[in-house]
Amino acid sequence: MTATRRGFLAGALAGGASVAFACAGRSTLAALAVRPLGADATFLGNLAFVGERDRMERTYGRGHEGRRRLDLRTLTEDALVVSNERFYVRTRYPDRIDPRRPWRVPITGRVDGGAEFALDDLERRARPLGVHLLECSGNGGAFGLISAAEWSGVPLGELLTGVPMRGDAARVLVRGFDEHSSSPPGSSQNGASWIFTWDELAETGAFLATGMNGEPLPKDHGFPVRLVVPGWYGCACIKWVDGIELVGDDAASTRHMREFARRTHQRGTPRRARDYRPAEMDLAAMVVRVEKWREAGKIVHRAVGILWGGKELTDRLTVQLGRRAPFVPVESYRHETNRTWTLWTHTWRPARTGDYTVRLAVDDPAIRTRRLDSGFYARTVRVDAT
Ligand SMILES: Nc1nc2c(c(=O)[nH]1)N[C@H]1C(S)=C(S)[C@@H](COP(=O)(O)O)O[C@H]1N2
Ligand SMILES: [Mo]
Repeated sequence: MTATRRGFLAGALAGGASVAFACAGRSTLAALAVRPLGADATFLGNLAFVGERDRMERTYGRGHEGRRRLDLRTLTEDALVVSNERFYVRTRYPDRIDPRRPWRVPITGRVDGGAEFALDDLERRARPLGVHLLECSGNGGAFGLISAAEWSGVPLGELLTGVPMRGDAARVLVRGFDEHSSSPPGSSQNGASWIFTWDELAETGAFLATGMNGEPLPKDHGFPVRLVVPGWYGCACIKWVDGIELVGDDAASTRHMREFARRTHQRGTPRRARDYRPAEMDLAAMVVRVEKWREAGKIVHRAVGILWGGKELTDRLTVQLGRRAPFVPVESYRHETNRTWTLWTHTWRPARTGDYTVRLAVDDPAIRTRRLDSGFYARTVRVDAT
């Protein structure tokens, strides 16, 4: 039997099972999520990814170049919240922050009189706001610039009610400290900032976070206060927030928005903030490891992956195991949230050793999947035994 036919049969069986369980309701589906292998199966190791050479699980580099990548192979269904120590880092704590100066978040622009968020007031009002996933729009290589944590803070829309704003305050610019001695002089005078409409703040539930996984924000993640925009790429999640500016409808896009225009799927590099589309993560999925097992004297592979982003839930995730194979329904997963990632698994019996590129797709034309369509999250594994 060819890899293709086996894959198709496995998929067809899983598809049939999920239809039956869908009728029986959600509680029954719980038993299906991430199907374990038989008790007699022996784990032989994970397959190697081909052409990926990222440094993982180590913080390195300075300033804007500072990075830490999560080793996605370590994800398990009962550990989908990433500790503060391991959460990915893109840009490290700016060494030009003066820790002796009290942190201030003035509200400027189209407001009457002076307004300001006091940090202690923010901390008093902060409450748990759930688990949210962040992904860098420049996530590539071994894709380790993605993590999920439990955040606490206060919704920005809520904080801004009561601020005496003027009638022409059409948009909200959130600015973060961004001066590093390692950056070229003059490269970051305006800080990292993103401009939002009032609707975008309300619809996403964007919040100023002061806590992460039950602790104060770590320095590298924006201490003492950062923005989290659920469902948007990390570049909009400004760290070290040190100013809010209410701007007019014709406000220019910021340097930071222009830098990330392509990676957030804009048309060109718009000069005006109002010509930016929301920097949303579409529904996306990728393989994070392929396990090799021996079961009843035979080699069995099990692909494990994540599904995240988007605004819709799906039961139509499909996987392609090798460029010539058809996309078949992913065997086992339970998609219940877009706020954080969901693990999926799929058993696989490749007929031959060799390199296989794993791609995913959502078999539903109503769901936008720009990065899946472009092959952004395709990864190649080396099968060394069958
Ligand atoms: N002030 C400031 N905020 C910033 C950045 C930055 O360079 N400066 N980088 C952004 C980008 S591109 C990402 S992906 C996220 C990363 O957040 P993390 O390091 O906490 O994972 O922070 C965002 N906030
Ligand atoms: Mo990013």
